[in-house]
Amino acid sequence: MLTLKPGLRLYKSALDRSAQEALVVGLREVLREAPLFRPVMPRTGKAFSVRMSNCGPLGWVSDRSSYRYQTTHPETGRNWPPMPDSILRLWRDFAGHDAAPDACLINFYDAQARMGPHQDRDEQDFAAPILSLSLGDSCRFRHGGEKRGDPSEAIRLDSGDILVFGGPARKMFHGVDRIFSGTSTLLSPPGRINLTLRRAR
Ligand code: MD6
Ligand code: FE
Repeated sequence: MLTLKPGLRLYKSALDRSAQEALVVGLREVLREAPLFRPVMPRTGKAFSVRMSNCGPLGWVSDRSSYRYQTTHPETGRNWPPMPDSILRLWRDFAGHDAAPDACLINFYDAQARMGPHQDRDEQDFAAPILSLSLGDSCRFRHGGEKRGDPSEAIRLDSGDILVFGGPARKMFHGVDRIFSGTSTLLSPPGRINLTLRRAR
């Protein structure tokens, strides 16, 4: 485990290949029930380059009206599927926080997708950390401070890496600069999946 700065912990290769494959089997089932959708930004309606879905009681969505958590998929209208046990286990093993997560956001990046700098602040419980797992292609992940203009640093995240944001790092700006396509054979179609486990309420 590497502490990158206070509250920001990186577990390189937290999951080995077979654990990653088992997780992907569970995710495929989730995505069959709750297909990836392409959110748009509030107000402007500009499309995200990332596609998303969720599992667990609550899911994060973005549309022309707002960013928010809701119990249903914006396109199918159905409840989000439950979090697979393999995902809940990650929280128990790495989050260092007793209360269970109630939301798991699934981000899918193709080779061109990016995630602009943002803070995660749509949750009601900032005492709980956010746990992020990377699967598939590697990426360049950028993290900064609590203000948009603060100096930032980039790290590479590879398949099986876990990042935990908590405490003083909980509201730092972060984003994904680029995907290194072709760096992993885990996913087909290829790309990167990032799971973020949160306590939204
Ligand atoms: C990503 N991650 O890695 C985007 N947010 O694809 C996030 O936006 C993120 O990794 C909050 C906490 C951890 C994260
Ligand atoms: Fe985020």
